[in-house]
Amino acid sequence: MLIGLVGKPSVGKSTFFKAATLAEVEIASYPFTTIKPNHGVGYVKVDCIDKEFNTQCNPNHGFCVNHKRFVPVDLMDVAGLVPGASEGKGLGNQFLDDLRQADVFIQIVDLSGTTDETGKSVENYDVTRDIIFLEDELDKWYFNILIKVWKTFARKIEMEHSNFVEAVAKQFSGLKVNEEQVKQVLLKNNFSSQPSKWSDELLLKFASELRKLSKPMIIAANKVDTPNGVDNLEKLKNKFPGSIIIPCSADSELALREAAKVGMIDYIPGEKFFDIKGNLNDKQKDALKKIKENVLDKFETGTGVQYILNYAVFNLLGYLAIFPAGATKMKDSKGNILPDCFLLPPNSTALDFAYFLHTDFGKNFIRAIDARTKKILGKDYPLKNRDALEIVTSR
Ligand SMILES: Nc1nc2c(ncn2[C@@H]2O[C@H](COP(=O)(O)OP(=O)(O)OP(=O)(O)O)[C@@H](O)[C@H]2O)c(=O)[nH]1
Ligand SMILES: [Mg+2]
Repeated sequence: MLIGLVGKPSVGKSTFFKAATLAEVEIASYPFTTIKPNHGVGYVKVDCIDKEFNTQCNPNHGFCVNHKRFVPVDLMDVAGLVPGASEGKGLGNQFLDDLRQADVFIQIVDLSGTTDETGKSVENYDVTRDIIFLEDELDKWYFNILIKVWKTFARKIEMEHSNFVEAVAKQFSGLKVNEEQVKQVLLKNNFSSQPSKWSDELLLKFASELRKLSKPMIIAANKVDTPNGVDNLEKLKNKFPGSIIIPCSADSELALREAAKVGMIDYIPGEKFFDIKGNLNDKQKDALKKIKENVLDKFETGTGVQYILNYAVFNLLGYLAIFPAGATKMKDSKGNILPDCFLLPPNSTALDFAYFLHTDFGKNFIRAIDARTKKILGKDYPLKNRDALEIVTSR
């Protein structure tokens, strides 16, 4: 599973990326600071089950603080997207190509209103324009992939009576679109079964619906700490009532995580508070005070970074955090307690989990056992978020 950060230049994509991964990436106030995509590992936050079992886990991957388990997820930060990108403007098609593998998008918007569509400095920029043009470019990107082959493709399908859904899904397979999603779009919108008769307008609508379903999106309303931040946040929410818009200050999250890393403060990502530990100078104290007053105390979702990552993975994609756990013991062969927590796609079953762990576990599956209740579960048992399961096999 891959999370893609998108948005126009200079909105804070790399700052968000760095805050989430602590990877060394370039951040600067001029447009197109990032050219080649950055790949890194961020974390989603899960209430660890170790507390329920009165123990403290030792994760193989990620970490656990105060029974909050941080489970790794892949993140990608790309170059800024400008109007006309789908026609090659800015870093255009190369940029879009980088996004193909993403399963979900976090769209970063700059609430300061001081950068235009191309990331240049301006005053009182209308921030609502960003969302409109970005979605428009993403739709055109899908549309361009379709239109290239559409006429021959549509005729061939009709003549050979081949499976339309399968053929469209194949056309988009590089974009991680599956047949189920194509089916859903066709059903929902009553598209006719004669694709050769579709107008360009209908094709664009189809492309747009497919894009929305296959790359769901959450909006990080970034730089909420700036003077116009809160006003512009309200403006966005009013204009796009159907979108998920979360206030964000990537810069604050980065400062908090870096301060925590060097031992200046105790801060658990996503929390609304921190404790000062080390000897701080006045400038450092002042910077932290501002973060507390302008961001943490103001918004339910803290700096927004952790909340947004969690929302993308668990709400938009519906992934499930599953803990392999023995029904009678919590340790693995090396003595590590609850060493793993895996993220499985929605609708996964106990058997899917067994296959996920090892093909042999899947092949030789007998039953699963719920480590909490000791109840026996069959192969079709639908996994629930934070399940703790043992898989019993025939060998
Ligand atoms: N006030 C404030 N400034 C921020 C925030 N996030 C990022 N910035 C600043 O915005 C500028 C651009 O940040 P980047 O992270 O480089 O932006 P980007 O979207 O990756 O830009 P490109 O790579 O050029 O597309 C930098 O000066 C950051 O310090 C924030 O939450 N608040
Ligand atoms: Mg960047």
